Amino acid sequence: MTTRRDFIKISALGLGGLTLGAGVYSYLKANPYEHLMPGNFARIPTYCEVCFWKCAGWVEKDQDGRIAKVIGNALDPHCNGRLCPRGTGGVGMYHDPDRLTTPLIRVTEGGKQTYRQASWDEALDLVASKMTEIKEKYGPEALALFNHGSAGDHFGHLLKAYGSANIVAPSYAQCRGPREVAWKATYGTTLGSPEPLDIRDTHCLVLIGSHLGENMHNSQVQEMSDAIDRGADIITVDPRYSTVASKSKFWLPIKPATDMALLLAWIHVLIYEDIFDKKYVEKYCTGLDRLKHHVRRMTPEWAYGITTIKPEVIRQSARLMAAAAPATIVHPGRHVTWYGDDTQRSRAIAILNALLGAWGRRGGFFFDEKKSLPDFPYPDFPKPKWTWRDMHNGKYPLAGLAVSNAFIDASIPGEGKGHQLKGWIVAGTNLPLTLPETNKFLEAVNSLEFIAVVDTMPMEITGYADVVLPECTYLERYDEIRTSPNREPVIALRMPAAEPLGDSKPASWMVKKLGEKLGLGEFFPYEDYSEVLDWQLKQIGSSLDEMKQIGVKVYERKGRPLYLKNGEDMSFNTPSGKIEFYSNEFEKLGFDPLPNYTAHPEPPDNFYRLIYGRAPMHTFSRTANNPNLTDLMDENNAWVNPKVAKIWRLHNGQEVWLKNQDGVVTTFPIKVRITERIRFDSVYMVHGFGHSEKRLSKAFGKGASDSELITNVPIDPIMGGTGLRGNFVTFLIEKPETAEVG
Ligand SMILES: Nc1nc2c(c(=O)[nH]1)N[C@H]1C(S)=C(S)[C@@H](COP(=O)(O)OP(=O)(O)OC[C@H]3O[C@@H](n4cnc5c(=O)[nH]c(N)nc54)[C@H](O)[C@@H]3O)O[C@H]1N2
Ligand SMILES: Nc1nc2c(c(=O)[nH]1)N[C@H]1C(S)=C(S)[C@@H](COP(=O)(O)OP(=O)(O)OC[C@H]3O[C@@H](n4cnc5c(=O)[nH]c(N)nc54)[C@H](O)[C@@H]3O)O[C@H]1N2
Ligand code: SF4
Ligand SMILES: [Mo]
Repeated sequence: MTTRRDFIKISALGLGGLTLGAGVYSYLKANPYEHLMPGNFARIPTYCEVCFWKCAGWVEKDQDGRIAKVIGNALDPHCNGRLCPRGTGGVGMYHDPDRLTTPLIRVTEGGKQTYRQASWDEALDLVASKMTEIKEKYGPEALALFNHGSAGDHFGHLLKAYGSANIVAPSYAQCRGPREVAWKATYGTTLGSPEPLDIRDTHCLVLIGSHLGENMHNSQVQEMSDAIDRGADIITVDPRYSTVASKSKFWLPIKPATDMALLLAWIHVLIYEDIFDKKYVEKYCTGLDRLKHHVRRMTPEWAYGITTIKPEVIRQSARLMAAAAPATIVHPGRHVTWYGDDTQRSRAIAILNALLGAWGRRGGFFFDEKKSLPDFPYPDFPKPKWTWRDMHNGKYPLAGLAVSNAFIDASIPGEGKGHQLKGWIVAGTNLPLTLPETNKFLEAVNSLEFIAVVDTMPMEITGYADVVLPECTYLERYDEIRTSPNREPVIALRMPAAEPLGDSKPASWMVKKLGEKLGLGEFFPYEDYSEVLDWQLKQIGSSLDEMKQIGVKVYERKGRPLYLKNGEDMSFNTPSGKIEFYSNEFEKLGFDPLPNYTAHPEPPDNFYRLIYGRAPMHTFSRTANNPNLTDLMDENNAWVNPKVAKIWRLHNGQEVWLKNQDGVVTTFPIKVRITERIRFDSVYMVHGFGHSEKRLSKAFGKGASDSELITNVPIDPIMGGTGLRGNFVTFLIEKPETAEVG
């Protein structure tokens, strides 16, 4: 049966109990681990959840035992003792008076859908009974988990125990998927996070779109700023004069959507001017002849006509890279789902790095290492009958992880589709502002039989839930031990610095209770989740007690050295054992074996290309209501070139609505910022604003949402990534009838 699911604005409910307001402090309890802490001020280890760099830090409490601030842990190479503005502002997530603090259940009253507050027992009983119902009717595989962040780790365990492997995160098909596939095809390994970039020792850093400094990935920004002080050269390719463009030797204000032509021309210059690393290429790479032939006509003059970057600038910048090589990094980017041919663009970047001999070299890319933690002795998970791969029906053959947009498709019933999803658990991802094509999302939501949402805030996604499970923030809970790789293997502990606020709970607690209700108690064989951590830590010569004192532990490298030794033999995990310029695997699957330039559509008259990015003090949509961070920036602006402003007679600060090529208009107006820093053919905005949920008292109606305008989405045929930058906007000066007022 299809349930019609109205978006419930929690704001409309007047649920007094949801509002903590000024009473927030009365909920705070002293930290139970204070006796372990040196000095008067308690210091509790954590790692940050404001973004996924996961910097380790210390939570400091004031004399009354209240959380006062979070600072960086000096032992941690992800942050070197310094958090970024968002990490410092992380305490705002804890203090936010709009937080979710009680479970909610969707009910119909007088023909209208609304929420009522519920006890944990009621809420979890309902989730368990719906999970059982879906399992009985369709099999456990029909339940999917959308996740991003720590809550997803716990719910992923529950889902696997229940029998489904349909687990997906937007950090693949909306973010770094294409570059992972490109690196795997070229070097036989993915890049992961943090990327193993040796920015610390680089002499030349090339940034293609990567707007480090606005993208605040902490240690990368620190290393880049040190590199600049040391005199390293930066080359920035961006249609916008980004913060780092202002620190660059070359700023290449490229025409958007044409980067592939520039990359191919750079490859041309390196090969035809004979300035690539011949010894390296001969020893480690294969396919040079074909690559050379392939790019023979892709001269800087050819690229000039496409990119608007002058041939001399293309040549000089290529020579600069070659002169610094192998201590040169062409940054692989992170959010690379731009135009639908993103795996191929990332392949061109991978190839360029290999020509420079940068992979495995000081100042280029190092070989990272991580500390593996043994799994807690759980029983084996049941084997699902089908997985997300079956959902693709033969599409996206090289997707290494699940593709969120394919999950949306699989949730919309249709002829001959098979492999249908019937229910979702959503933990830590605000899908309406994260996924493109809102219409499809709504269709999916309205086709499902059940949605549970686990969140800390009344974000838009919670308005579609049948049950809302309020999670406490990262400052109030244990989560998995962080084991992300780095130059040295390193682990970090997150533990509670305070009791959960109100009736909020850690996801680890929720899944244990749910598991027990589902008869899956054997997958949760402990009283408290901290026992799992203690057991795991003891297997690697540490313990929970030790980690509570130090927060971060750095181990010695056990694997291969950080860089290739001179003349060292090395076999890569590719079919040929070499770094592959030419990919037979791509060819066999019907994809270009060498990257090619294809032209992308141009904006129609009076339309401009919509591009978006990050602001240093915000993360996606998750911080838009954070009281500490809204003090620094509380709305986004539309960056407009003065020439364009003149044509439209726009003035600074004027409110406009943006309309896209499909006639979609932003719900809220956005203020114009007139600046030379953006090309005349583009409009730029920071992602994550324009919230339509009134319970977000600080974020509601502030700025506009780029996500609403992303309705044209070319899909990467290789791995399913959604090209998010194929949309064009124009200005509406008068308030349209559809608009709300912010
Ligand atoms: N402060 C902050 N930092 C963050 C995040 C955050 O939310 N806030 N999120 C983190 C995450 S998950 C990710 S994936 C990264 C994303 O950060 P990056 O990977 O660095 O960013 P992108 O979104 O790929 O690129 C944004 C830049 O691309 C430019 N651009 C737009 N179109 C084109 C084009 O056609 N060609 C070129 N060359 N440039 C173009 C824009 O002007 C903008 O400066 O940031 C991470 N760091
Ligand atoms: N239009 C557009 N779309 C994009 C992007 C873009 O730049 N523009 N960027 C893309 C990229 S690079 C990425 S990585 C994705 C990111 O996409 P998401 O990860 O979905 O990012 P957010 O929108 O911040 O949503 C995070 C959600 O997690 C909740 N949350 C925060 N902390 C916790 C917690 O501790 N526990 C729980 N349970 N929930 C928590 C927040 O309240 C919020 O609802 O978006 C992608 N989509
Ligand atoms: S980069 Fe900033 S927001 Fe991200 S984990 Fe580190 S401190 Fe937190
Ligand atoms: Mo991302």
